Amino acid sequence: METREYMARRKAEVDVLLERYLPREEGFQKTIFEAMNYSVRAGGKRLRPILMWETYRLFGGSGREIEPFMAAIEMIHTSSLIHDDLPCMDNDELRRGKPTTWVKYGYDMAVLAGDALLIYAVETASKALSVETPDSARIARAIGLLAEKTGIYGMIGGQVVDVELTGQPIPGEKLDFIYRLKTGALLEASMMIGALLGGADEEQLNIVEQIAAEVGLAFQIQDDILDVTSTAGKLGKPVLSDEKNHKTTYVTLEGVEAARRAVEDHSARALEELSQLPGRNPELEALIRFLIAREN
Ligand code: GRG
Repeated sequence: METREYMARRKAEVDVLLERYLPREEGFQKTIFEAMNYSVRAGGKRLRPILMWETYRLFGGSGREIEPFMAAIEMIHTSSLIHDDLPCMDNDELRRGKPTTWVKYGYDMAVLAGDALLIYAVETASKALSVETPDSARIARAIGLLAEKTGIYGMIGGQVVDVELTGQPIPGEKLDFIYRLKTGALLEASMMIGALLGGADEEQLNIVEQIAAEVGLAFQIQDDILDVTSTAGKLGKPVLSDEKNHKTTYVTLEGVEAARRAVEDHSARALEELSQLPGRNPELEALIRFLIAREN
């Protein structure tokens, strides 16, 4: 199957899965449910749950305890997009081809919707403990990983440095730190939770973390490239957003050509490390290759 077709199928499956976990829009606090669901249903590639699922399969996972985690990682990712678009951050009005959450529901409700999705993700992940014969120890560790990679040592930590250094020149190594945390950490959580629940041992888990870190760098640098080479129609979000926000990116530091080479190098390293693991999952390999060529 062609990768694009495979991605579309997997995305449709994740969309169905997400619907099972999204809150019902009823009660006095209905507005928060609507804002959460609007943002999740706005779409997106669903890359993180797909990566989680394929890594789970690589290690022979075949149960259902992975499903709440797949929903949870997409909720956390969506919460970060809601906050990233706020007027106090990137101040963007278009995301996933639709008005951003703050444009649709107001600044106050968008802050709350981001907060709500973040903690509802933990509530959702903990539902893995209710599947048949759960491996409680692994699930508890996976919930810890999810929190660690999202929080101050992960995505939020990276965003803090990004915000603090906005408008200033950033040396390459600090940019690397920002990318590893702000973007890479959630991809690390995705692949590591898939590996952990699939049955990976400690050494394999470390290798998966390194693979995901390489994927994260490739992914963020490709994001920088698309910001200057693509169109809002294709991306579903504004282009030239980095210039508007006075952001140093890999492209402003090194130029587009060097950025393209960096994306290829990081992806090649990810694939090389993947080949060290026992077993093979051709879909996972194709997915990593697809990230280099992605147009949105
Ligand atoms: C939620 C408390 C809380 C804080 C959030 C704003 C923030 C802290 C972090 C920002 C993280 C961020 C937006 C990093 C950029 C990652 C990135 C390249 C996102 C785009 O991901 P895609 O292309 O998007 O997978 P789709 O729409 O396809 O899901």
